[in-house]
Amino acid sequence: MDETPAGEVFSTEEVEAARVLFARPVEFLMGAARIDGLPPPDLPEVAFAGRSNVGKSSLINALTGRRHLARASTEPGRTREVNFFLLDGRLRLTDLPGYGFARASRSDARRFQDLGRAYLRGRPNLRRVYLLIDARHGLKATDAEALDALDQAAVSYQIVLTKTDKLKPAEALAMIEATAAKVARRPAAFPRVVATSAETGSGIADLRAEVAAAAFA
Ligand SMILES: Nc1nc2c(ncn2[C@@H]2O[C@H](COP(=O)(O)OP(=O)(O)O)[C@@H](O)[C@H]2O)c(=O)[nH]1
Ligand SMILES: [Mg+2]
Repeated sequence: MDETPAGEVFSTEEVEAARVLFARPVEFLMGAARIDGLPPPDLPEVAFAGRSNVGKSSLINALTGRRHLARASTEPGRTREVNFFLLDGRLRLTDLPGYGFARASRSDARRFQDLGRAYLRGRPNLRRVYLLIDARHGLKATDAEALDALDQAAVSYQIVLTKTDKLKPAEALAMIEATAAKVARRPAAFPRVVATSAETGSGIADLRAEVAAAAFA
């Protein structure tokens, strides 16, 4: 396992249990375009948030080992709904609409962001939000706004770097450390930053263990 700053380290048993969990059946449950169309908050949920094109859908596919479960797209901003996936009948994974999508009309963009924001504020069964950041770019101003909203709503969140296959190992490590330092004083941020690649699978086993711990601890 990679050594990361402020590390919570998982045992071999925990990593294996998380692997088994994510190998269980998973299905697309539903997409909700409105806040009153969400499923009842009767199961633990973890959500994946981040800018359009950061790799949310690809990461959900990598976690579940399913190539086409969540629709990944080269076209930014295609996912306009909150999409729910049901894992092993006992954990929901939530793919949130991407923020910072410039090509949507202003009112459209606002509507999707309002939906994501309303979900994040009012979801009592939400165990943790994974805030995805492109490892090449790091935290941007729009990301900081999302972090502010999560801190204000007191929703526990953790930063996940995506697309680390695009960086050299030393660059990736520097980005992990820089990002961890930036969120260190944020009240609702989980201190450990997880570095992943949906392309190579790097960090995916580790993230599965994080999700299992957050959902069922
Ligand atoms: N190299 C690389 N590309 C990735 C990775 N994850 C996603 N992508 C690409 O980034 C683009 C956006 O991915 P997607 O999952 O649709 O992002 P979303 O809009 O956040 O759901 C697609 O072209 C993916 O193939 C990764 O780990 N490595
Ligand atoms: Mg997507």
